Amino acid sequence: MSYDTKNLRNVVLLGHPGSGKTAFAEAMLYEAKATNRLGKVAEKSTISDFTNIEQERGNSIFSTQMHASWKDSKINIIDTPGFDDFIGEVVCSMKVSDTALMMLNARAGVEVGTEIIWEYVEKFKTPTIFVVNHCDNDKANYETTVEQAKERFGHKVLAFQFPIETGIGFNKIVDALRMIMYVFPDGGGKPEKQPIPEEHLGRAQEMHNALVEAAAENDEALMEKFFEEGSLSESELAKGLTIALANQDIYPVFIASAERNMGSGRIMGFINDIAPSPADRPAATLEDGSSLVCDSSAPTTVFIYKTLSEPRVGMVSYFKVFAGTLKAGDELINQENRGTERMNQIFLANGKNRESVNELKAGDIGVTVKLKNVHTNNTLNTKGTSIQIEKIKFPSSRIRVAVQPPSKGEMEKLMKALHQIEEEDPTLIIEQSAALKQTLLHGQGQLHLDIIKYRIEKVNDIAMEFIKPKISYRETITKEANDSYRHKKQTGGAGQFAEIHMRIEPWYEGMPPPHDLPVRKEDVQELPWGGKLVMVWSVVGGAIDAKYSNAIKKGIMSKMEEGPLTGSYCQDIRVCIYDGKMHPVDSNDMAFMLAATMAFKTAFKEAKPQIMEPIYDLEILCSGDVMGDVMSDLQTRRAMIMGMDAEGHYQKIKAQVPLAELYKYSATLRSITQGKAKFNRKFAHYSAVSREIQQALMSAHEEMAEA
Ligand SMILES: Nc1nc2c(ncn2[C@@H]2O[C@H](COP(=O)(O)OP(=O)(O)OP(=O)(O)O)[C@@H](O)[C@H]2O)c(=O)[nH]1
Ligand SMILES: [Mg+2]
Repeated sequence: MSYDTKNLRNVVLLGHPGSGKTAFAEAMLYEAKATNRLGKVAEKSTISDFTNIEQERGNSIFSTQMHASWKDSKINIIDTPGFDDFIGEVVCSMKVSDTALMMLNARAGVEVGTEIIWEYVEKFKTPTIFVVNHCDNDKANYETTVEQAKERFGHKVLAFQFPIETGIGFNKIVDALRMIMYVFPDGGGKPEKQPIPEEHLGRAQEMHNALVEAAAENDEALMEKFFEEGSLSESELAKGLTIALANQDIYPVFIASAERNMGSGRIMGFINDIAPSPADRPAATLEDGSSLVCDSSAPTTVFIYKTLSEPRVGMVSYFKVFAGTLKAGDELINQENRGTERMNQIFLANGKNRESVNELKAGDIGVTVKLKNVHTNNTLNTKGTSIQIEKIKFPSSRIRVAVQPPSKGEMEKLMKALHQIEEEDPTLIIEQSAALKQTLLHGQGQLHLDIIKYRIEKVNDIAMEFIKPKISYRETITKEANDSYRHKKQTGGAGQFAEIHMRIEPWYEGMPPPHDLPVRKEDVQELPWGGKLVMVWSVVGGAIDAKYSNAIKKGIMSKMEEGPLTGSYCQDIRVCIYDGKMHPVDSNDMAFMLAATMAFKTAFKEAKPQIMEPIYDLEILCSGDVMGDVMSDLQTRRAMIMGMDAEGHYQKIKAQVPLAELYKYSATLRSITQGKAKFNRKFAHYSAVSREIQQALMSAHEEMAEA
């Protein structure tokens, strides 16, 4: 049987690494009897972390689809990795989820990982429930954790529960919504319900009143009833709470110990009763700006949020039914390429286990295999409809490395394997840089790229080595220079002759025309690598025929593409051709091209040339106690600090740093801050390098050219 839309709950687990997402998913599955054994991360036996590499590392790396039945609902559970190296996995999971469980580690409170993911909670407007986990730890501090959450995420953070004690003795949770105390047996599981002890009643009542107020915000009748009767039941509050949660007017806080299997059942109950179904969320936005209501009787629309290739199976496609009812055997059209895809088998997943089903209704999440030509972000529709669900926007890359080219035969194999991973992982970008003559990988962090290397080596059995990527420098000039060049060759028959007089100047926006030369023609070229080349034809009296201007430009462009100092791209230069000579027989395009190249090269060197390097805007978020380390490290990177701001109990540092100084920054930052910092970077502009660096770059280039 398939679940109706109103009985579906799509829940994504979010949080800092180690907050207990995978363990909590396991506890949920176990409590719901979706598994008969409570697996442990440490024993590599959880349903969610089923790949070798996750088990080897003890961290999640991929998002994992699971599901469990609880009372009337089917709860789809997506576990995500906490390391922001794998943020792509988080973003695609959030796209198809209707509620988030944000795990907080009661030992550490709000962590950098929480902060980073919060950005996406706001972007997706995901209704969110906080789960204060690790309550059995002797360093757990429930109060501080909730306080930090309130400080950071505002007064909408609303505690629904509190523990009688945390640490080793943790086994009692007071529930202010139901006004009851749960007492767990050793080993967790189903708790016994007891009245709230006298001494805790006041606190519980106060919390209950706050919940009622939040629920009755838009419901006066409910508020009156509360004043008359002094308390309300969960079912009376349900409607108001559902609206408040769905609108992000409240962020309920619950309590758990995933390891001891305490608290997950109550949270699933709350998800069943209160969390929004897919139909309670705003209609899905489409690429064309219109929207699609989650309705199981509409024509079928399926969105692919993730793909993964599995050994022996091939491509596995993870999807959400955004509208209609998907039936096994349905033929759908891929909106992207108009190809027909037959959904021969549809499955529900629990990690690596798949169970075949006949149909899935709007709002449900599932898996299929053996589609022909389907990628992440594709929308598949019933014939006759052409809907494209708004695509997931993956974050831009934060680090890059170059690949040491192996032997030629190996290179082909390597590229094939890399492209396969690129297909599954939209946060990996492979670039064959002609300018740098390197194959570059762009990714989210050192760990991200290291895991890719590991997969290539283990799965594809190809040796792969990362090397330092080259920097894409630019060359320009800082003053005017004039030069002429005569190209003359007499070899037997027809000779070659061309003479050119040129002036080169630094070009800038709004530059006036030359004051002492006529402008016969001006050609402004936007360069593909940024900046401009402006050619001015100032030749008078037919000294050179204008028909040679194209060849001259070609000659100059050849040097613009491979600058005279280091072979880098040149930019922002104006060239005026103002005189020259030609020969009635020996002049031709080739001769003028060569003369232009030579004249440009010499003039360039006389025009006080300058090498420019790419500068990046760097934004670092770190906890206050590691701020000093982050700052002193930045000082070794030629960084310019642009500002510092407090964000909750975190610090945000803004700086501008040359790309050349950012090599391996992700790994360094993680190690100097013990993972208590995250960063983002974005290209800002090109800026002149110092004279010493310029000299060093030129010498290195010369050496390489000689070699
Ligand atoms: N004592 C205790 N240990 C816990 C609890 N929850 C999780 N752990 C342990 O903490 C470690 C990390 O838990 P995971 O569930 O892997 O954490 P995660 O959030 O999935 O981490 P990533 O996948 O790296 O993002 C594991 O060894 C768990 O067994 C808890 O409530 N109490
Ligand atoms: Mg995990």
